[in-house]
Amino acid sequence: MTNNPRPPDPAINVAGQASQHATAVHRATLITVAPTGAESDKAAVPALPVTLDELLTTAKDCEAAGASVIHVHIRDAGAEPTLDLARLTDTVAALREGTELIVQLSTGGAVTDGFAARLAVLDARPDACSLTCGTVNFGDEVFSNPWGFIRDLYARTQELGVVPEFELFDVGHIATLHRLLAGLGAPHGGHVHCDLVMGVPGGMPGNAETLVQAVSALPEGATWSATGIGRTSLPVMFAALAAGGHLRVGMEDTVSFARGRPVTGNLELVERAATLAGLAQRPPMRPAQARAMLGVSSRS
Ligand code: KMH
Ligand code: ZN
Repeated sequence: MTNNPRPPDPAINVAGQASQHATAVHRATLITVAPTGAESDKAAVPALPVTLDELLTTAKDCEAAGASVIHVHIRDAGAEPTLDLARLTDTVAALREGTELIVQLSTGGAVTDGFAARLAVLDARPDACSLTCGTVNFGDEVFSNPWGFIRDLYARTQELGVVPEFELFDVGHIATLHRLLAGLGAPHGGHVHCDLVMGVPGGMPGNAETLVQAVSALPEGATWSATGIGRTSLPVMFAALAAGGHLRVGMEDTVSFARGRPVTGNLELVERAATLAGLAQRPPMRPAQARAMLGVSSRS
C-alpha cells in the first residue's frame, strides 16, 4: 500500500527491504513533546505545565531544544483535565502564535471523557491530532476506543483536514489501523505516522523485542515514533533510535528522570532525547522538516 503520493524525499531510506512491511527511515529524528497529559496531579507534580502560560513557556523551551511537535492535553482553572472547546481553541492559537511547533491535540483526553467531547476536539482546528486505534486496559481504568468511534474520528479528520497520528498501545491496534486505512483511505496529508505507546499497564510491554515486532507489522511507508511510559522511557528511546524510529518524550509519559529523581520539567526530557538522537547521528528535525514528513501544511 502506498500512503504517500508525494515524490520521494532524498532524506528517506526504506528500511527492512527484505521484510513485507518496509517502514520509512529518516536520518533526522522527529521529537514530539507531550508535556502534560491527563493523569498527573499538579499538586503531586508541581513542574507539570497546566496553565496556558506554563504550556507556552514549555513549548518555546522544548522547541529550542529540538522538539518539532507538541502533543497537547489542557487543564481547567482548577488544573483538572478538560476538553473545553474554547480553551482548546485559545491554546491552539497561542501555540501557533508563539512557536513553529506542529500542534497536535489529544483526542484521547482522560479515561473519563465521552466520545462526543473527544470528537469535538477537532473543531479547535489543530494541525494534527492523536487517534488511538483500540481499547486498552489503562492501569485500573479502561481507555475506550471501539471501532465505531475510531472510524468516525478518522472520517472527521479527513473532512476537516487534520493530520492524525495513530496511537498504538498494543500490537492488536495495528490490525485496526490496517482496517481503517483499507476502508477509509489515506489520511489527510497522504502520509501515515504512528506512535507506539509502550509500557502502559495493560498495553504492550516497553522493550526492544516488542518494538521490533510491532514495527514489522506497520503499513508500508509509514513512519513511527515510540514512547515508553514510566521506567520504560529509556529502553524504548534507545530501541527506537536504533530501529530508525522517532521519539516522543514528556511529562505525560514519565515524571521521573532517573530512579528516585523527579523530572524538573519537560525541557530536560527533550534535551536528553535530542542529545541521544545526536549521538545516534540522527539529530532533531526542525518543524519545517517535520511538516514535510508528516504532510502537515505550512502555515500561511
Ligand atoms: N490520557 C489517556 C487516557 C491520547 O492523548 O490520545 C489517553 C491518551 C491518548 O493520552
Ligand atoms: Zn495524550
